[in-house]
Amino acid sequence: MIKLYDFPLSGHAHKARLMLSLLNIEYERIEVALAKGEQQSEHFLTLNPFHHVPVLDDNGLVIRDSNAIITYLAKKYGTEWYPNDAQSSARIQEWLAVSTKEVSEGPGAARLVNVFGAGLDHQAAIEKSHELLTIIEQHLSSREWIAIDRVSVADIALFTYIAHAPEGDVSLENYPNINAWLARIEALEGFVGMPKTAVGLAV
Ligand SMILES: N[C@@H](CCC(=O)N[C@@H](CS)C(=O)NCC(=O)O)C(=O)O
Repeated sequence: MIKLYDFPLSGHAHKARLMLSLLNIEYERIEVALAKGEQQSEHFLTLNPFHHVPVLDDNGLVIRDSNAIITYLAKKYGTEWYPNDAQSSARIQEWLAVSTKEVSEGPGAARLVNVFGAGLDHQAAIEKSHELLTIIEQHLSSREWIAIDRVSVADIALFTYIAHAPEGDVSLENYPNINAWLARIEALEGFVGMPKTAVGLAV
């Protein structure tokens, strides 16, 4: 059976849980106690020397990194989530890249400050978040899904940290197209959310 090394309040890990659930794949969840430093254990470092969750173990094939995991799952278990043609692949890659930079440095970082007490520049993260959200809001003015004409791994890669942006004091109030897009994802069969976190709860 597939195993997922997981932490409930990690947005990166949630992306993997969401993809597994949307694809209706059964798996065993193994919680890694990040606050206790379990990600630095000898065993976990053999799975991921970068000491991050999520890690997926598909019957001995170990895959680290949330985007690698969701694209692997799509290619193996639900190819419509990552169509193979050159244009779709390029469009999806464009947004996977945004998920690792602009989303991480914006809403991801702003939430890290509030929820985990990270010593980052909160104001800069909030400003970067609104720059990103303004671009996505405009992008979604003429389309339903982020990368191609159907839901894809790109939507899943962006969903979690944008949906949870308010936990980092990044308001989504002025972004109607983004709110409609989030609602479309939440309405998908098999959708599972990440627990909402009160400020400071996880510190
Ligand atoms: N590029 C990685 C980043 C994952 C990541 O940053 N995970 C955090 C939790 S959200 C983590 O495990 N942190 C523990 C640590 O840095 O020791 C991915 O997309 O999976």
